[in-house]
Amino acid sequence: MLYPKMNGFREVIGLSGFFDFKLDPDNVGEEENWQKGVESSRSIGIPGSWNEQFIDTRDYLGPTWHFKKFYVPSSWKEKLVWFRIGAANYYAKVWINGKFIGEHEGGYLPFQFEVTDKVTFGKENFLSVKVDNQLSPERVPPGNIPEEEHPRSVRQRSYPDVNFDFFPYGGIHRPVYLFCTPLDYIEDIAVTTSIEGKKGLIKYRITKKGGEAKEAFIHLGDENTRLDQKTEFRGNMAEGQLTIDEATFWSPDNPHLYEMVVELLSPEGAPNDEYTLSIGIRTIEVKNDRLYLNGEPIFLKGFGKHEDFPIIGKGLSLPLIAKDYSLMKWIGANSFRTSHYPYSEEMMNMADKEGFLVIDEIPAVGLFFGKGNKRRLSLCKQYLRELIARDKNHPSVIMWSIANEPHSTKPEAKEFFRQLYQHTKKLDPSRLVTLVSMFGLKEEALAYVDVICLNRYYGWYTDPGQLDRASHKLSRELDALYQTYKKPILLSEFGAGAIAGVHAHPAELFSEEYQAELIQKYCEVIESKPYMVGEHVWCFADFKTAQVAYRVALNRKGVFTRTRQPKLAAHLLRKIWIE
Ligand code: BDP
Repeated sequence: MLYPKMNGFREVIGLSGFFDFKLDPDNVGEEENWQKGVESSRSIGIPGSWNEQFIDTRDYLGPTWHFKKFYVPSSWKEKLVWFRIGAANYYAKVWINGKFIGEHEGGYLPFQFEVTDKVTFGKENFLSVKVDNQLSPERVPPGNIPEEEHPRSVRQRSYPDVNFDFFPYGGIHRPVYLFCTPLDYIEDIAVTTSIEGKKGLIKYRITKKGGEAKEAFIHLGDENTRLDQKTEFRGNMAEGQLTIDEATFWSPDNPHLYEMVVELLSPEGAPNDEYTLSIGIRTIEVKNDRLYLNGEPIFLKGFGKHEDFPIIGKGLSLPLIAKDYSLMKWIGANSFRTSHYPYSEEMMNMADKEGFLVIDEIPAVGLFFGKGNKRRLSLCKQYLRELIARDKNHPSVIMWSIANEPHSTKPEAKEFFRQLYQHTKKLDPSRLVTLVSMFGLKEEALAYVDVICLNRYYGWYTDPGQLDRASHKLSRELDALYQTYKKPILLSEFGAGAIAGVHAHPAELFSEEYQAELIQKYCEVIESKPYMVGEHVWCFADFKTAQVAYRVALNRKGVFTRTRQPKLAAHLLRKIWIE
């Protein structure tokens, strides 16, 4: 899926901004025809979560409506018109001028519809988007799970009753766009890259729709290189390869990007659509239980993160993205995981530019097994399909994560993940696949994955306050895990809660000292194991969760506060990672 871009053949109109907004707690909107608008709505800022913008909506998760008037330029009459939302959590239905145009399930991936027949050119149009974020055991990630389906102690139940550890923000969280393409247009471009000595090889597949185009022109370049190639379509697809003899490879140290311009040619040979993609040439593989980037061993240093900030909730904030990358660079990180859902396209583009290695995760968090497995499996497959369609061209993405900490106590979990693993490999054989486990040795599905991701909290949830014991247990478990599976291991979560400004000597829980000491001890253990391929601290920054007795207003495991100020652990990590 291509991100909307402006060029000589395509135009983009941003519809983000204030929308009219109304709650629909009795779910009567559709019946009462709110598709055409409704009285007494108020203004909401988009992108943004409704839970943060008003006092009465903090815990509201049911159906809501977002309305906006917009214009479609008359000059678009000879074009195809598209409507696109970057992400809306959790279920969205869209109408234009009262006519239904489509729906989408899943809160973290883009969806778009061709709406040429539904809009009026040169006149006012009316958009309504219903977004429903009700928690349900049927949805992924799940919530409001009945006791008999997934028993938990009363103390584990939060408000709202989520089966995951972050606040279930609802809303239109990413940009809303109207854009146009020519009638005969480039539908998709997919590239994969490989390396032979100094050569960089770029395989491409272009798909087109409409019209009679038989050929495309490809121009690839940077300041030193320029390659031009004509390619022919067979049906709607054109495939080929470009070779750069002396290529500059993409890596965190030198995130070099080439520009690839694809021009679609009319049967007469005139350009009639164009799309520009940034390409990084790199390889990623597992060899002898190690991780290799461009044929060189690589160790991942970084974080699990969240999209979370006061007032905007999970809404896209470009300054926040810029700030987070600058802090990650300052601290010496080279990677992160998009825990526990796909992050914005804007964040992913920046990872390519800034040179970060990304473990790209679907929103499969809090998975449990039993009733509803089939539906959950098909939703996870859909998420993987949509995520790979969206992110397949990012050099930064090295691994797909098919779930975080599934409650894999039932035997069917293994088959569930076997299917997800195979599904992912089929969609993208060029990248690695992981599962982020809390069960470790007991997680039978680890037999399938390329890299093992393990989350561990010795010294926090177990053996609190006892760091030597924690180190010892971690060391023993990592060795056992490696002996069993003989695969590279990434410690994908470890950390401790620290309330900024709380100090204790000797260190104790919730002090900045304790967090720093725990992280230091874990890093020492990890460093001593040659099969370990990385350390991702949990978490980059403090973040909001549902209300529950064991969270002190926020999850405090950030090495930065929620507003991005460093705790002691941040300075320590900088020493470990940079010096
Ligand atoms: C892990 C989860 C993560 C939590 C973290 C914690 O993967 O979402 O926030 O623990 O408890 O189990 O802080």
